[in-house]
This record gives sequence, structure tokens and C-alpha cells, in this order.
Amino acid sequence: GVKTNTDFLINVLNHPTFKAGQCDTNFIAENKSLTDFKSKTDKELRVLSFIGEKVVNETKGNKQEYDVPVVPKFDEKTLQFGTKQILDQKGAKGLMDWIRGQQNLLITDTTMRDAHQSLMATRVRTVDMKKIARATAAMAPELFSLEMWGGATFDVAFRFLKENPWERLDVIRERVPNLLLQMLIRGSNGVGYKNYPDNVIKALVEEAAMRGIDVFRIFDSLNWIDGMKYTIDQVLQTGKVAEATICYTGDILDESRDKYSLKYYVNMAKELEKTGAHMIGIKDMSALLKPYAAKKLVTALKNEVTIPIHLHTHDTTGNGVSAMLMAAEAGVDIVDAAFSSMSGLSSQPSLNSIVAAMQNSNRDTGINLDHIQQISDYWGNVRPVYKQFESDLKTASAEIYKYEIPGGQYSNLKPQVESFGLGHKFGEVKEMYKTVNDMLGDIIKVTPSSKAVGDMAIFMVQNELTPENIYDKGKNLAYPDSIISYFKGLMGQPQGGFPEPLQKLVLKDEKPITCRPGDLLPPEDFGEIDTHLRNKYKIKPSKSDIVSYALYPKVIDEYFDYLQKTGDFSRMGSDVFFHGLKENETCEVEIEDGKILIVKLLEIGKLQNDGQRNVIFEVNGNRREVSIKDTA
Ligand code: 3PY
Ligand code: ZN
Repeated sequence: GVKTNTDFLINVLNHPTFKAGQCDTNFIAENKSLTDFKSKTDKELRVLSFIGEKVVNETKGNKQEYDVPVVPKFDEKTLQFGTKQILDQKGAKGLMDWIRGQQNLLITDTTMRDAHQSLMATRVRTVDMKKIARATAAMAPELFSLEMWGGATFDVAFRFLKENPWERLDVIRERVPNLLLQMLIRGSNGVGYKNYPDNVIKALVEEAAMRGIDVFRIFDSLNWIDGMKYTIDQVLQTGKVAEATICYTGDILDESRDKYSLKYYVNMAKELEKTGAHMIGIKDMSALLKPYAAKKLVTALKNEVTIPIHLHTHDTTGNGVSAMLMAAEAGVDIVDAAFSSMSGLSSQPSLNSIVAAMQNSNRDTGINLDHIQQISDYWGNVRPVYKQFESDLKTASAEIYKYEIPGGQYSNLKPQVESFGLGHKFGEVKEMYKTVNDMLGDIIKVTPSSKAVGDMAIFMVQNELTPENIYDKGKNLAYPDSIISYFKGLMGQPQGGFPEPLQKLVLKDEKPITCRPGDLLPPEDFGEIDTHLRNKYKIKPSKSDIVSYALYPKVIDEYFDYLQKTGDFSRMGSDVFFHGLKENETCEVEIEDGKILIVKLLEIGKLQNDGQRNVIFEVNGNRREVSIKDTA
């Protein structure tokens, strides 16, 4: 009928081949999707239900105006050569030689990973990265790498965004032909919060390398090198770059604190160099590396190890740029930074500011400030859509030197504390974080050990425990999983060992391990996962589906359930995904390659006796209604 003809015409008009003016007489015969109305109708209904649900039960049609992020024009030629070509042509060792030969300060951009992990709870979606990836690679071809994967991005993509992080990797790899892509991997904790069997880590590394990761920043949450070696070896076997990482804590300028001294870090770097790793990463996850400490540390490491040094920090204290400049002066090879509109506070220091600071110095980055301003402007317009995920941190804070809380955790801790109904005791929880660290004997705090400390701090405040009364008052309590796992040795072995009385209190009759958890864990049965996914979802699982399931079984089940029952909205613009539409607003939703729905919200109907509301849309010119239960 009429409707079908209109749909057909719209399919034709929106088809990329037609738009490009490249259709010939076979165009319709060759593109079955043009007449595929059934699946389209189903997808259309799902899109309308998703938006309907959003406007009825979440945003009530209230939506602010968002500026459209503009992708700058760029020169394709600049995509032809960069660090990626050096790695591909000369191998990892050749790349290291190249790095050592550089006078320029090299920069890793963290915007697509740590910056949004630390600023907005890791919520940035692939669609927003996809649009700017190619322009970034073209306008800042001097960058060393883009950190765009790993850390919390993996879990959050599946769990909250209902999108597949492997597809993000594919999409960015395709658009960034000239730059190295980098990920953060938590040693045997992979991209999770617990130790995984060795074959899971191996499969994760292999698949990530195959899909496009070039540089693996490998750390252990207790700086336990035995816990890192397996992952380092797996990366070395792929031929990609193994960046073995030292997590920085304490203050090497304070001679009264001798546990994490300069000597400790230098020794660790030397041990890491012996593993065969290509580079040393310094991971200052809590922004504790003061500018003069950065100079002292980098100077010492440049004297004591021969492999390149890559420095990562956060700007929580406002000293981030200064720390990077001091490190540059001391000869650091590469520093991490984020595009200015995504930088600062719990994120990385501003890339633009570092580039400007280095101009006309002997370590000028060669990056064009006007060009990267355009990339920053893009992100500046993306960011407001994610406002609801931002912490209320407004200024730099030097109190972090005292609490030693990592950037990502710092911005997340308040909501976590509030979720326990302890919002009014936030100050107390921060103090307790420090107290718990002391009770544990001063440990490295980074995912997942930082989570154990945070969970324990909340638990102690909740149960009114103190370091003194805990042995009595806390005798019969069941402690948080993370702290149990810590004391069992499942996160590895801390420098200086476990405090035994506390370990006994938490574990009760359970016995801790002292070896590498991977030596005990039975290998994951990938065949069984394959069968489960096949049977339950009637899909042919890919290797990455199986690896993902091995890492996060429950999350992956929920993800596939969601895709099948609710739909795949990963291509929807983020303003619509998070805020729906307001009345009379129109948006375009891509439901599959080249298939675009033009959706206009006409009206949110009155509440009916049965508790439903009709939401009325116009879709590609046709009136459509969905009925949504108002749960408010
Ligand atoms: C992560 O493990 O995700 C981190 O960024 C730790 O700092
Ligand atoms: Zn970080």
C-alpha cells in the first residue's frame, strides 16, 4: 500500500549508494534491504518504545538544547604515516629505537578512555568517538597513541551502555590508520576486578591485538611483578608493545616515608625491564606525583633503565601540567594528556596546554594548536550530553595528596557512599580510606585494590568500626567481597605482606594463598561458553563474545538478553539515547547500515486509566503510536 511505497522510497533516498549518486540499474536488485520492511518495522517499533519509555518515565519530555558537535575538515593525506606505520614496519623494538631518537615530547591522548572514565563514569559512547576518530588522527598525526580501550570501558560498555566494546575497537581502528591504539590492562585481572584463569588473559590479549590494540599498558594493583609477568609474556608473543607499569603512590620527596621510596621505584623499573617489556609506564592514578617528584623519578629512571618511559597522571591537584613539564625536562619520552575540554580535575592534564607550553622549546611536540582546538571544541559540545554522570568536583584539590584516592574512584566515591545512605558522612569515609590504607600496611591503591580499600572504608563507617574496636565489634561481621578477596591473596601479594590479625579477622577460617592465583585457577572452558551462547541466544558466538563472557558472564547474559528483548540502540545519537526527544523535535536514528529513521515526537499523551500513555510520533512522514506504562 501507500505506506510500503513511502518506506521503500525513504529506504532508497537514505541508502549511502543512492546518496553518493552511484546507483546503476542493478541498485534495487542488489540491495535487498531496500524492501526489507518486516525487520525494519520491528526495529522501528523498538526505537519508538525506547524513546517512548525515556520520555514517559525518565525525562518527561524535558530536554535542553544541545549544540551539535562539529567534526572539523581535515586533510586525508596526513593519515598516511604515523607511529602505527613505524610499529608495523619496524616491529616493537624498532619503534622503541624510534622513540629514543625523538627530541620532541611525545603525547598519548586519553580522551577516549581515562578522561571520560575519570570525569563521567566511563559513559562516553562509541557513536561520539566514531565521528571524531578520523579527524583526530588526521589533525594530530604527531600523537604517539590514542588510549581508547581497557580499564573500565569494557565493563561499562556492556553493562550500562548496552554496546559492544569490541565493535568500538573495530570502528576506531578502521578510522585511525596512522596512530597506535593503546589499552589499559590490569594484569591478571584483565579488564575486570578479579584474577582470571591464564587462558582467559591469553585469549583477551590475543583478540585485542588482533582487533587493533598496539600498546598494552600492563599493571598490577599491588605492583606485584609476579602477577604481571604472564600478561607481559602474552603481549610479547603477539608482537605488540608491552608497556610494563609501575603504579606510583606515596611521595618520594618525603624522606620520612620510606616504603615507596625512589629506590623502590628504580628497583621495580629494573625488574620490569628484565621481563623483556618494551617500555616502562609510570601510572600515577591518584595524581600524587608532585612536579619535583616527577623530575626526580624520571631523572633516576632515565639513568637506570634503557627502555623508554611513558608517564601517566591525573590533574586532581591542579599540578598535572607542571608534573608533565618537569618530567619532560628530565627526559621522559611520552606523557599522557586529554584534549582540553575533556581534561583537568580527575582527568588527565590538558593536552592543548602541554602542547602550548612546549612550543619553541627543545622538546616542542610539533602538534598544531589550532588543529587540536577544533578537536577539543568537538568534545566540548559532546560533554554536556553526559552531564548527569559528572561528579560535582569543581576545583582542583590538594587534599588528594593526603587521601591517595585514584582519579576514577575519587569522582565515583561520593555517589557510591550516597548509595549506602551515608552521603552526610562522606568526609568520614575519605578519612577512613586513609585509615584503612594504614591498617593494611600502606598499599598500592588502584583497581581492584583501591576498590577493596574503598569498600572497607564504607563498611567501617557504616558499622561504626575503628582500627581499635574492629577486633571485638567486627568479629562476627561478614566483610565485603573485595576485602575478602584481597586478604585471600586473590589480588596478589602486597609489598611487606598482609597484616595477620586483620587478615584472620576478615577471612575467619579460610586460608589465604601466597602463589599466583593463575597457577591455581582451572582453565576456562571456552567450548562450554560457546554452547551456552549458541543455545541460549541462537547465535554463532565470535571469539570476542566468548572472551567477554569468560570475563563477565552475568553482564554478557544481560547484554544479549537486552539486545534480543529490547533492541540495539548503539547507533542512536547520545542526546536521544540519554534524554529522548522533546515535543516537535526530530532526530535521525540509524537502525542499521544506511537505514535511517527520521523520528519526530509529536505528543506525549495523557495518563489513561490503565496507567498507560500513548506516545505519538511521526516516522519517515507516517504517524505512529506506542503505548508506554507510566511507572512514575
Ligand atoms: C583502571 O584500572 O581502570 C584505572 O584506570 C586505574 O587507574
Ligand atoms: Zn589514570
